[in-house]
Amino acid sequence: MKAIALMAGVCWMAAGCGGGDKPPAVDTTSAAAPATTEAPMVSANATHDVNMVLEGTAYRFVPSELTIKPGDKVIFHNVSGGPHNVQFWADSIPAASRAALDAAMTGEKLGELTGPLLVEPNQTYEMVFAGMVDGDYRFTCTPHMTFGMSGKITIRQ
Ligand SMILES: [Cu+2]
Repeated sequence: MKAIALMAGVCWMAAGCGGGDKPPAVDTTSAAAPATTEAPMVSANATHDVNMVLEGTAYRFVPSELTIKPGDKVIFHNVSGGPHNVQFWADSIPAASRAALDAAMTGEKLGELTGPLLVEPNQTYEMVFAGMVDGDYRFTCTPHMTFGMSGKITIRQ
């Protein structure tokens, strides 16, 4: 430490050393506290598949419940027993997400929060759950609502 201060003093007085009129600052904290690298959370958004099926006499979303992360994509597949669609319950989703959820639903919608009918076999319907808050998002299938075809997507950071 004494040597560093002495050298700094010498340098300060020597002409042409650094070119400044102040002694060079000696950073005594750098050794004790190495710079931390704040690496951003880099995670590719996942894709989840939900099948819309008729099993025996039961209309189902399979799986009927899934947990996703913000920005994930869910692909609904019209597997059997169609036509099917996805209709979210306005009173069973976080109110703050209502507009974003509706915007995430594209195509020939049957109404707000209500996706188009998937008529063709193996037709799919994709939704990206971005810009929505954490919580439970409950949905049904309009044609099979009375048959108890329902599901729940949970968004969790
Ligand atoms: Cu259905």
